[in-house]
Amino acid sequence: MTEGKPNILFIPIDDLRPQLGCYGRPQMVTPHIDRLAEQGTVFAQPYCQVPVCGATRASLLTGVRPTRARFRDFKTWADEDLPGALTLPQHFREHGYVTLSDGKVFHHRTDTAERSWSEAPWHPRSEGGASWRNYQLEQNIRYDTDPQHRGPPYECADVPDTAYYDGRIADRAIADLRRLHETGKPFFLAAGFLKPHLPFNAPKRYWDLYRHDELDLADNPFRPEGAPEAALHNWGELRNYFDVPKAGPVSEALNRMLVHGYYAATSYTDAQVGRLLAELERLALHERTIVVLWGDHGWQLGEHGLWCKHCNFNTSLSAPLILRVPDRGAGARCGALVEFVDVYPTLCELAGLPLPDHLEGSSLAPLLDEPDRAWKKAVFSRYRAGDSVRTAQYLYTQWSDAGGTVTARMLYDHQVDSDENRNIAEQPENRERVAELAAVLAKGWEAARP
Ligand SMILES: [Ca+2]
Repeated sequence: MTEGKPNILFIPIDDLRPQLGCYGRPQMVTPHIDRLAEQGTVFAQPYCQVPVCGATRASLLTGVRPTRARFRDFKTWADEDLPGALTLPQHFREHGYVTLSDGKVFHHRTDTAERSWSEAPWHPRSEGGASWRNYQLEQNIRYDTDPQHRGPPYECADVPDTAYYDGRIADRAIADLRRLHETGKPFFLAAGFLKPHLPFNAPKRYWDLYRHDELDLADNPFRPEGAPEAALHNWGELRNYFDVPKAGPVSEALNRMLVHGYYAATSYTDAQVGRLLAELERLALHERTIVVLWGDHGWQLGEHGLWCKHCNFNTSLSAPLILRVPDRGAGARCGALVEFVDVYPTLCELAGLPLPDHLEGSSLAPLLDEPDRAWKKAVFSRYRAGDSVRTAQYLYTQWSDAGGTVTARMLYDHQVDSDENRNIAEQPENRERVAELAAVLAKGWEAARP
């Protein structure tokens, strides 16, 4: 990397699971993120701390983990749950960086904004106009105004990329890059994209990248054998949409449309990321800019009969994390267990900033040069009353009541059951294994550090 402070290009992508070519999904058309991955380090086993928008973002951006009382749901405000926390962009700002927020970064645009950002955060909706669902087709806009439901969960419209918000977020971030380049000051630019979050609205050209009849649907659309009730939910977020049944499974036709829509929306956002990265290169900023791209949590595309996030299955807890640091780790694939709470200390270390005392993650910088080195023994996620721990072999979750009594458990052996179809927590031969994992959970993240 050239002299001086490196810039940071920080790219959160809403509800993006590792449904990308670079995560071993060859059916996906995601050339731009795949190229970023080839130039950087792909973390193969990244875990979010909590599988829901507001909470995962508050955790990553403050560097602090969720608890039973803190960072619980989609509505989370970092500043309510952890008043005055030194946020990641704030820390950079206090060290001479210009910090800008375009699109969705914190869940609530104004959360910690005064101290985190050099300018008021920008979002396409700052300019007023359409609902956040952003339909383009007349009929869908009309459905969306019905008080009984939202519009449909997807839209295929023959419109330019900038008709939807992500195209405009890319435009804005590109304009900001040019502006920042002129100032010559180090920057932390956050460009948060909104798709593939529901509704899966994307220009038709991205739908056309996939053959509808050949899409792979989840081959385990059933409750895992022996899974407790606590593990499941009624995916209310999707059921809010027009023509989605209020109870029971979706039809095969809708299932296929949803998968198609998720893929199309992912390719659409990939193209916007590509435009932004191309501009970074055109301005020759890529040689001194660290790029970090992350999906804020995983997503169920019908696995276990579930949709959306809000659960403790691996599919909801794991989301992409790609880090490109000039001259380090190009093309590396790191299989270590890592967590989103690690992003804050990583960026500090890479930029030469001091590590604030309150951080609860570990810098990933050592993994850039040595991706196979020994690392965390376990990583931790939680949702509502469910606490999960992932080790090299297992994903174990236990639910407990307010008094701490365990009410349900599930255990999956990823060595033989990576799709998590058989809960083995209650089998007598696993009693000792469950006790060991419960002890790892009880000891917590500090005991599992590298
Ligand atoms: Ca999200």
